[in-house]
Amino acid sequence: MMKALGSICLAACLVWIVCSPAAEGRTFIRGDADADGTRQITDAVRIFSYLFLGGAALPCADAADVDDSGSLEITDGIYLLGYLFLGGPPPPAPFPSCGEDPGEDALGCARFPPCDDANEEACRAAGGVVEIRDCCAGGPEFPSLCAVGACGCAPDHSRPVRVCICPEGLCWDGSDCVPIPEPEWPAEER
Ligand SMILES: [Ca+2]
Ligand SMILES: [Ca+2]
Repeated sequence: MMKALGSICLAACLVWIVCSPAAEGRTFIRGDADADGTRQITDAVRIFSYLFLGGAALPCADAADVDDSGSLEITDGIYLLGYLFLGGPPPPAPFPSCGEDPGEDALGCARFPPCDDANEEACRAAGGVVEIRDCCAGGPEFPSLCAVGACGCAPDHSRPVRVCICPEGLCWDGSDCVPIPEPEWPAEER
């Protein structure tokens, strides 16, 4: 009897552990299978690689379910290629901005950094506004704008990311609006 109860408790715990992250309702952008903030041919390649070549697990299965059918299939990669290159219909919501999955399905979304709203909330709380700017391709969303360079790459090496534009006299340091640092000049000789 006790053993059976133990098994039930263990099963309940496992269900709780497995199910609780999904209950968060993580936001994502459909079609961005590799969760890098852009929709490109690499996203379709990532889907095909995952489905047929034993490629790395998808960071956000919901985002890879391009046709919103509730399952991952070859049609998801084909749908994305059709949209990108053949003038096909755009992916269903959430697209092209971050949002929650409007339908219920068994897929989940473990992580989707481009829609991580912690920075967006911090920016607004500090009095800033969120804008899209072309910044260096290898950099993160909400890069530090206090240092020169994060958004100073050539167009070929840039991608649109969300940035925080702080109130006058302040700059976004990667997590908050702070006073713009004074340029460091060599001390004046007397
Ligand atoms: Ca992508
Ligand atoms: Ca699908």
